[in-house]
Amino acid sequence: MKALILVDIQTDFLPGGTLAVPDGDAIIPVVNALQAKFPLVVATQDWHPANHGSFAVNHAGKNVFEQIVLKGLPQTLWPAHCAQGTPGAELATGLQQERIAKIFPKGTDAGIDSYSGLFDNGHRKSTGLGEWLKEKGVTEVFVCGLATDYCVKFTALDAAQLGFTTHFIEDASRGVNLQPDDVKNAVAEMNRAGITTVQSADLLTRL
Ligand code: VGL
Ligand code: ZN
Repeated sequence: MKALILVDIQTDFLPGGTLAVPDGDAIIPVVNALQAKFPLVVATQDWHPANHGSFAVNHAGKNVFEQIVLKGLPQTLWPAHCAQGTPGAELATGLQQERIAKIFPKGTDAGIDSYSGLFDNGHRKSTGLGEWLKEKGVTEVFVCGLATDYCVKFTALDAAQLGFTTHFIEDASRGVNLQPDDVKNAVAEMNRAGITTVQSADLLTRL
């Protein structure tokens, strides 16, 4: 069975949000159209406590986008975003939610970030998403959302590593591009890991 994984399509990642992904809102109609093509739709939700170690504001004297070491792991510092219970953490208002079977929160531990929707950045704890997909009989996943060069990429890489046939839906995703080639490099890295790049139009006509 095929599943559609919607990664972090949340208000703070849309234009006007605290960690806005350029053009991030353009994916919403695309994602809404895609949902009807899948028997199973699942979403991840970046869901940080206010004291999260990825927030620059929680490190005296540090600036956003600086690199630090957080409990032994490299960490980019971000503007505070997707703080639990805030409007910015909600799934985007334009996103159709009736067909989302389950939402998996991630990044809930203040001491470690979780770009992937499947594991934290140290690969120590599972979010339960991989196990849940396997229980449902899913063998093939289509990953899209925000942001291509962080959470979408790491979700797709982990899914592939768990043995799912994995696809990245390019036009249903947007990236941050802190460095100008980050999105391009992320797509190349996914492709090297056996993840195929697909476009929504192929799925809308084929599936
Ligand atoms: C993300 C940076 C920090 C993402 C989440 O969803 O790609 N990026 N937290
Ligand atoms: Zn985050």
